[in-house]
Amino acid sequence: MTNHSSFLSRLFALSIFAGTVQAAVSAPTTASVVDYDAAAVAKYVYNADAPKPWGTLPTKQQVNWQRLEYYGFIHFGLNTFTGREWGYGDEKAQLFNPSHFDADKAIMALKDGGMKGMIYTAKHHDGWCAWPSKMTKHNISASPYKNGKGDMVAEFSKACADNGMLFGTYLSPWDRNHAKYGQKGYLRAYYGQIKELLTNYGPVFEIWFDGANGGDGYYGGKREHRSIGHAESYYNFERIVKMIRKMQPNCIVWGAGTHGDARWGGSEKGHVNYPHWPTMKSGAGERNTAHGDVNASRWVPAEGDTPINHAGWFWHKGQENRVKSPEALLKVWFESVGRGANLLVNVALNDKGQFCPADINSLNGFKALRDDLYAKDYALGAKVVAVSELRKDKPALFGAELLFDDEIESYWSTNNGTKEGFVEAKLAQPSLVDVVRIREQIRLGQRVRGWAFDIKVNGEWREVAKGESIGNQVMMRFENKQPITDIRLRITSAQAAPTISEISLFKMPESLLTPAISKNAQGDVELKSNSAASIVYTLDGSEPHENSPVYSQPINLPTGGVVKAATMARGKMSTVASISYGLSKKDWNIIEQPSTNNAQSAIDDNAKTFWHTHPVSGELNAPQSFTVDMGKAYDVTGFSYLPRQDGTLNGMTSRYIFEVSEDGKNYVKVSEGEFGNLRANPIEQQIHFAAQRARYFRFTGTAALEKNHVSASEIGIYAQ
Ligand code: FUL
Repeated sequence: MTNHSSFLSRLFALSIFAGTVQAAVSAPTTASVVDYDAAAVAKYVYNADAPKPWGTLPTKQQVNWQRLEYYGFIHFGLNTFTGREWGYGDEKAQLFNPSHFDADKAIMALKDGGMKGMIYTAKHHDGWCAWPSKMTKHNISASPYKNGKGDMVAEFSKACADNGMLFGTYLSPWDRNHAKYGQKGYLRAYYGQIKELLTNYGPVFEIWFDGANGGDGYYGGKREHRSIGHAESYYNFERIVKMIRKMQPNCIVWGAGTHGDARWGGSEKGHVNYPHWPTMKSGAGERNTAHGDVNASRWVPAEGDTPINHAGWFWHKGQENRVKSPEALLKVWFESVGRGANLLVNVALNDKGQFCPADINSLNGFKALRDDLYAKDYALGAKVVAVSELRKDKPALFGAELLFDDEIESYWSTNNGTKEGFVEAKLAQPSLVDVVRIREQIRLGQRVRGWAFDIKVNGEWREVAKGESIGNQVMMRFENKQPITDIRLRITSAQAAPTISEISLFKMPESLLTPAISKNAQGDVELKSNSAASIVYTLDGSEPHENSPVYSQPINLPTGGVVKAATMARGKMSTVASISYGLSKKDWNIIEQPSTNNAQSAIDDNAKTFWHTHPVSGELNAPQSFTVDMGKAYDVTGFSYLPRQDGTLNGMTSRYIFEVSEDGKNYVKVSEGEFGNLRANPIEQQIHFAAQRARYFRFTGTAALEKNHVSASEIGIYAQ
């Protein structure tokens, strides 16, 4: 990149959140929607004839942020080197030593994937700071990386600025390393860390205050449980946010109790629920975070967050293939961005400091699908043929043709007091469309409470989409197989005169689905994809290609292995799906279990059923175990644990002991520890260890998230 363009992109990164006039800078490759056009805002939104703002309003920073839609998370720290999702706080700082880290490369990979910025985990719950913080010795200076002179925050923030990406940071409030955590002493250090991050590294577009707080930890050697009571009061988020406003007034504060600007989407699957409101009741905490509360007092729009890899937020050796497919990510896109929220997708760096090829393939495949989806807005320039009502004064300034002008600030509006209405229009040409996107001018508040969208098919109006919330945007797919010309939007209910800024129409991309790989009731592997296409696969870890075996019937995998598969049609191949399976469980027998007598459910290859130690008569307290005879001996290298999948945290095993035996009499403990982050993300956990000859294994749940019984939906075994 030349100096000149690097200067421009740096300016671009700075200007988005400063809300400067877009004309000053042209963004290199990023979409125009984040460019805040002050002239257009003045013309359409803040003119004397415009509808009065209604209800709770966003700040201009929030509007800009909501229009970003998509950016990345990078989880990279000591956990990368220990294989944990949550470090305990006693990890050695010396472990951090990536040999091939290149911040520009990493940031460019995210940018090429269509992201507008990146949030880096500068400190995760383990307390280790990825910059030379003066507030704790547990930081990067104690690591061999760059001979103790490394600073990941500096490298990432510079790479973002140099490459036209926004830089954000995650600073875990919970610190399992700090001796004073839970007391006043920690807060001084924590505030100091916030200050370091927000004053030494240029503009920060978003800072994350994670909600996981308190519990077991190292705490300077005390190794105990610490709870902090009401997180909002302990950290004093009110004070923190005031502090941040002074240092970086354009920074979006995520979390921070009831003082932040943006909220969690309610799960770590990336989606939010519909209808979806940017407002929340004050003091509602995280209760209704996936929906929001209609017409409530705080404007705190949601962000859906999810890791691209099923293994978790951090990189996990040997689990590189558990990546989500581009189609699965597109579904999440519709259920987050398409509901008016932002989407934050995590791509983890590995212990060398590099992204894994499978993650990047999927990220790029996802980008290709979105490019395809948005390639043409068929509603652009549509002609209005009927409209229920225009504003009396200066109707042209609020005319219905503004719905189709690709200017996000302009909008159609009715007279004050009118709370419903319709617009009927003709597309420039008959078009085969099956996705509609509608936007409200949220600078004037979120007003609509009910809407419906119709298309004319064979001379008859047909309602194909409807909902309650619109807001920043609502995007929905609908059934349609033929070109259409006539469309109609109906606002069926609103809190104040509707202010609708855009209607867009798109065509869903026709993609070759990445195959779905699963086990059937017999324990055999099944591959599924588009019905007309064929699926090629491999079982030796190599990438499938056009001459690989074609799938015809379920595959029996007695000793497990890696299944890789891709869909093929007309010489084209989909993204590769891949799963590594453990040993077949067909010949396994439970030989020891608690009196609940349901351990079979943990080895039946059925995610819905689960072993649990909660009989009708009361709970069997942890620790509780069951033992399996696998029928013959293997060189066992690891196990997998799928937590109960019924949405309940009661008895969800969070700590474990794993033992194996060759003779069924003498057991060796091969692993013991914690399954981190299950509360927010109860996904399959894989634990790998040095090979151990064994015919028997015993799984013991030693603690649970809630209540005192334990459970497991599935336990699997990996062997050489
Ligand atoms: C969670 C954390 O506990 C996870 O480890 C991860 O960082 C995720 C983004 O937020 O609450």
